[in-house]
Order: sequence, then structure tokens, then C-alpha cells
Amino acid sequence: MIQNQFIIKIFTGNISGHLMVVMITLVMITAGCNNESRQQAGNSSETKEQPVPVPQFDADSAFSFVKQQVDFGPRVPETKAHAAAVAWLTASLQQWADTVRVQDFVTRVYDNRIFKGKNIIASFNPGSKNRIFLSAHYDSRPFTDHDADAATHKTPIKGGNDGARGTGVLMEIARQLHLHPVNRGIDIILFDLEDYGPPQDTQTDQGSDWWGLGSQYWSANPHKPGYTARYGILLDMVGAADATFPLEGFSMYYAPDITKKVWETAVAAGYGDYFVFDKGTYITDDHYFINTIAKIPTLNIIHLDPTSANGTFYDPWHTLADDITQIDPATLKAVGQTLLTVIYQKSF
Ligand code: AHN
Ligand code: ZN
Repeated sequence: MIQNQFIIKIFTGNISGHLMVVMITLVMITAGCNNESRQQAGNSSETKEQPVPVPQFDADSAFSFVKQQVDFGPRVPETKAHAAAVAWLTASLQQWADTVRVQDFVTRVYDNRIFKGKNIIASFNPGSKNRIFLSAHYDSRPFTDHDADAATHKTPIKGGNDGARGTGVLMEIARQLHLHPVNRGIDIILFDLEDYGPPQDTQTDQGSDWWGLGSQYWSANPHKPGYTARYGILLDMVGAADATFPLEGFSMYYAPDITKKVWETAVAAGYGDYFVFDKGTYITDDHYFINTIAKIPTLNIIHLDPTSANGTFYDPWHTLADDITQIDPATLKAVGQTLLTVIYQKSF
């Protein structure tokens, strides 16, 4: 009403007779409509369960982002291919995100050599306190130490699935977040130096802390002091045809409620063949360090296969066979569409 009076007052200046009556009527009708639509908007924001349109995850686009990384060559830290991947990932994310940071760090690997690493953090709505993060490692393992042919074990992996895949999914999510802005804080964190763990056939310390060096650094030194999030999701090896993602052990230990909700979301979206409710083993992966050091509940969507030759991961893991032919856009779609549904439709 206050607004109606205000508008009427403006019009009472130099307009005469019945024209003014017509105008006042028009203004009141328009104002009435506005009130009504505002009321509707108010109601829908109060009922949190109102469906929000979920963008379609473009699997071809994501596949092209995976291929681009594989085409650089193995993204082994401190190589040209790695630097090219960092430049491309950063420039691409800058087109889409509100802020992109490259976090430089120095770390020691299993044989005491010192490496320079770079974590890449792209943020949407950086001021929002209501945050979640999505993550994957983007580096490639310098060894194919699980290949049947021992002579090739010092060859770096091409890393179609191990490295490029999760990153490709997150690049497509970033593109969708740009096309369809969302009202909550999202960080996309690409970790470096996840895969420089000790080769299987070396005598050096096989301790699991040699894995996830980038996430260990970030967990102890987040890109923003005091950074926290409601929860995090890690993607690892989410690209192979007919992949299955059981409920990984540390995810169910540190983030059981969120894990179950994400799996339920996937099933409801039609991806129950991938997201299975079987109990999976415990994997020391980036999420383990985030849970224990940063203390942010974080789950891992990871392809596990206890029947494979290596006993844990899918067969081509850390072999020469893990290249772009390992990537099936249908699996990419299952993971990406599930994540978009979590982001756009769910309030957890
Ligand atoms: C361990 O083998 C202890 N962690 C492996 C995690 C990993 C490697 N994910 C991809 N590559
Ligand atoms: Zn690996």
C-alpha cells in the first residue's frame, strides 16, 4: 500500500481530470499484480522442497575436458605437460568462476626428493557462508607399477581415468555453474601430487601418508585462513564403463549421512546401477586427509572392484591401459548429473 500511495503522489502533479483516474486505476492494478507475484515468490522460498530446475550435465563437453588433459601427456608434477595442464585448467576456470587461486606449495615425496606442487581452487559466491566443495586430483602417476609388464613400471600413466576423469567432470560442473548461477557457495578444488605414492616394487617406506600430498598441504593450510564447508565430495576414477561406486569405508566413517544422501540422490536420478549400496573398503585418498586434518566431512565417489587383478581398484589402475579409451561418457553423466542434482535441488 505504501508503494501505491507513493506512485499516486507522483502522478498528481500536472495531469488533469479522468486521465488521472485511469492512470491511478492502472497503477493500482499493476501494483496489485506485483503484490500477488511477490507473495507467491515468498511462499515458494519458504517451502524449501520446491523443485529447482537442475541443468543438464553435458557428457560430451566433459569428455572433451578429459581428452584435453590426456592430450597434454602424463601430468606428472614438474613436467611440461603438467604446467600446460595447470595453465589450461586455470584459464578455463577463470572464464566461469568468481575467483580462481593457484596455491603453490613445496613437499617431500617418498624418496626424499622435494617437489613444487600447485592446488587449484575455483570459487563461486566466495562470500557465502553456506558452502560445499567438490574435488579431484589432476596430477598423473609417474609409474605404471601395476602393469603386468614389469619392464614398463617406470613409465608414467596416461591417466584417462586416474586424474583426468574427475577433473573433467568438475570442469563441466564449473561451466554449468556459470551458465546457471546458484545461490550457495561452491568451491572446486583440484589437488596436485595425489599420485606420487611409493612404487609397489621399491624397498622404500610404503606408508600411506606418501599419497595425497596436495590435499594434506591444503588441509593444513586452506586457501583462505579458517576456511570450512558443510561437507566435501571427492571424485576418483569416475570414468570407466559400467563403473560401480560402493560406499567407501572412510566416507561412511566420517560422513555417513551425507554419503547416504548423495547415493539416494543418485538412485532417484536413475543412476542406481553405478551408485550401489554395497560396503566398500577403506581407501587412503585425498578425502582421508581432509577428514582427519581439516576435519570437514568428505566422501569419496570411487570405482572399486575387489575382483580385479590388483584386488581393490578397477583393472587398468596404474597400468598402461588407463588412457582415454577407458572413458565412457555414460559414467561421466551419472556422476555429473548426480552432483548437479545435489547442488541445485538438495538443501543438505
Ligand atoms: C593408496 O593406494 C593408498 N591410495 C591410492 C589412491 C589413489 C591412487 N587414487 C588414485 N590413485
Ligand atoms: Zn592413481
